[in-house]
Amino acid sequence: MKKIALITGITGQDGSYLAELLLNKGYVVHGVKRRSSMFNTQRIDHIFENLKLQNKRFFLHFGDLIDSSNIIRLISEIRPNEIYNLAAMSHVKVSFEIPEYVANTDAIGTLRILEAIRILGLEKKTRIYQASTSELYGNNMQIPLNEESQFYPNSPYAVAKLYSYWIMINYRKAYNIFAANGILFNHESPRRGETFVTRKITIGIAKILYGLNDKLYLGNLDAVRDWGHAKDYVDAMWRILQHKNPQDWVIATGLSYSIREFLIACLKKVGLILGFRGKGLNEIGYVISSKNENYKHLVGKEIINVSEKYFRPSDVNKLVGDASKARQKLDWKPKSSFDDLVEEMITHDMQMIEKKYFKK
Ligand code: NAP
Ligand code: G4F
Repeated sequence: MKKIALITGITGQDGSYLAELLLNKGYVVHGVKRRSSMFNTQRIDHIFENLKLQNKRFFLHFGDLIDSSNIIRLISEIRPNEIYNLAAMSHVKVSFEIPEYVANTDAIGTLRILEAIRILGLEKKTRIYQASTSELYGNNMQIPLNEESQFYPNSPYAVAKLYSYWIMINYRKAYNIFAANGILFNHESPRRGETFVTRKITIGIAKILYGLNDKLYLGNLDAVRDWGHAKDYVDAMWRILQHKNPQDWVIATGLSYSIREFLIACLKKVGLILGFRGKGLNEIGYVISSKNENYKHLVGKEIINVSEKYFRPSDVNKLVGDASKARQKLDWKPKSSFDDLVEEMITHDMQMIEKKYFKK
């Protein structure tokens, strides 16, 4: 019998990579997509359009984590062996604007799935993975952070995810459900949403290099993140649900870089050396030199500005994870380096901008 998986958030960055991984492993994959007035399945269209998979091993269903009856019906019809709950309003800054909606989706949404498992009597059959996050740690400075580190959530998003983290543990203990949290540190890819900082930078730089924009405006350049590749992180999700018992796991690279360092690394990939001068809102990033003839005209130009608009009411300054437990017990380690990630993202976005604006 093929294993059946249900992925909420299948249209997102991680959902799309996880669907590919599970299909390659022979799973039947069901995904929940939201109704939208525009197409929202770009990241999974290549899977859906594969006629060998469509409605044979790959199924999409309309649904929403704020709709209990929909969740119960889907789980009762699909009767999955594994549920990956990746659906969330995942943008930390936006969570300050719509905190009640975020609590409903990112916190109560998880409870709705757990209740569905319980109501339908699937406690023994269905394992569930919850997309927990390094944002739970907030500004805990006892770095590197591991499964024992204390949580200090610092945004409506992180507080909602903290509820989900604990309700998973509660249902594990109270009802013996295989409910596991992956505490994942930031992971990126060419499929990353365009308003998260790494993707905003790679698209922004591509537009400057193609002469479409003069500048890129960013917020807190001092923030430090532990960035991995989403493909490696969905592999960890799968391993977490294959483990002999449900536990909570930190998934991270253990290496960290500031936003400023990410910018420097991207520009280096295209032959430019970036320097900074000034402080705070007056800080400016400018091109010191270019090895690439095509970009000589940018030397001396100010291409990075800081704007108050992109700061958060409260930010998380530094996140670095210690994934020793996953290394030892799940045999998981990241395959992509920071350098590989930067290379893949900038190359992808240079090609994307060229295709979108310059190729007929
Ligand atoms: P993403 O690209 O923003 O994808 C989020 C997914 O959730 C999308 O498919 C979205 O649908 C869906 N969604 C949002 N609200 C929903 C609702 N009310 N009902 C049903 N679906 C809903 O996020 P990601 O980067 O793939 O992250 C996946 C999960 O891991 C999220 O829960 C995120 O919070 C968590 N996480 C991410 C990271 C990271 O660095 N990427 C780190 C730790 C944890 P639409 O496509 O229709 O918007
Ligand atoms: O890319 P970000 O928006 O990601 P953030 O806030 O770390 O959250 C992501 O990772 C979490 C895991 O730790 C996930 F749970 C969450 O769902 C999401 O995937 O911002 C990273 C840092 C922040 O400190 C932010 O203040 O970059 C800083 N930043 C500076 N300028 C900016 C910008 N962030 C964004 N989005 N846009 C800017 O212009």
